[in-house]
Amino acid sequence: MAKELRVGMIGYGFMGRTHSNAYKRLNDFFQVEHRPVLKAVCARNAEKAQAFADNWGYERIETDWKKLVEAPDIDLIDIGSPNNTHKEIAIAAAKNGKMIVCEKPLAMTVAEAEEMVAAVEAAGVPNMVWFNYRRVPAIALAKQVVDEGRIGRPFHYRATYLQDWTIAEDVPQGGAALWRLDSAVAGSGVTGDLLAHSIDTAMWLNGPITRVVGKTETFVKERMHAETGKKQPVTIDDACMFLAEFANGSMGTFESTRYARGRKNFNTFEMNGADGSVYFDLEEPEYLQYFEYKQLQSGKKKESHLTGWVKIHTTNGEHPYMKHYWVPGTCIGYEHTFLNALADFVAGVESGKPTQPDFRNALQTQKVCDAVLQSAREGRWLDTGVTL
Ligand code: SOE
Repeated sequence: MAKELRVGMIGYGFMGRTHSNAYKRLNDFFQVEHRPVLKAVCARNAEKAQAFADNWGYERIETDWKKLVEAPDIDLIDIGSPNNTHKEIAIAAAKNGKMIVCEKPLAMTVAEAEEMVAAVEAAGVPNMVWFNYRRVPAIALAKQVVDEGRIGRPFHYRATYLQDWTIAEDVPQGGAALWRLDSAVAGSGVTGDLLAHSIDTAMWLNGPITRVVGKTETFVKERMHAETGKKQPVTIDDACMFLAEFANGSMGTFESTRYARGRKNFNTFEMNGADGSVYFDLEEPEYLQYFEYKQLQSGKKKESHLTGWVKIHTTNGEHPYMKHYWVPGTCIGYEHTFLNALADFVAGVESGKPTQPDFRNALQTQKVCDAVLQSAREGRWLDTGVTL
């Protein structure tokens, strides 16, 4: 007999849609005991919340999140609202004994994230942060390759996360669609929004980032605020680059911007070790590129005229997550990364082995983000204090 997982969704933007899709499709693809029920969506604008509820099939709407987190017919609170709302909602939801899944970045600052970790741990409620890119099969395969020891001692890690949607000076800041440009709501710019993804993946593959030195830039200094109609200073980082040292002895470079003309969601990484390398590019999401050196050396010939990178099409049943979908050679999409994350979360709840990244794990990413921003302000290397 299926157990109901009664969902209370907060926010109806881009992430509200990706998460809602995941709840609706979970049982079609994954054999878990829980069956999500779309109980309520909450947003301040009742008309927009109702339109979202009608479209996605939520039973009712709420306009006050405080009512939703107290509602007895809700098991799980999904925080898909802007960053400045995460802390208060998560703490209240934890006090009410709800499971919580929260969009990234976990919080505006490390101090906020620490309060959230304390709240979920005191309440003992299952929790997860939606770092969905861990659930791209090719990235999960990279993790497997690294954990199997195939690339050996790591030397380098190189990540980019590039977009181009804020170049025009007349793009306003603030408001429903553009809160990511308003630091009072977002906390930071590309560091929290994009580099948080890169940092999460990097520490998943390598372990802790111990020290960083960063440089940020804000190219457009003033933008009209969508709510006040007035030109206001822009205080988010439009671009951020940082160097990193990992506890495993590897060196990292990270680059992120919303000013890379032509790049829409260019999320890449490469990891180079003594025995091999892996490379991933989200614009070709079903491929993991792998260079294998060790096996070559153990063969008869030391070098071969056929030596080179292997481009692995990660669509076989034995690739991460793929046995749940179609036949080899057929792909899954961006939306499935959220479905895979939800399946892992629910499986973790059912097995008692919580899936990662939970709030405590995402706090470590927040520490790196905060250290990078502080380092950029102060122009010096800083310890991150990450404890993974
Ligand atoms: C910003 O444009 C954004 O939507 C991020 O907020 C997401 O986390 C990223 O995955 C795609 O880009």
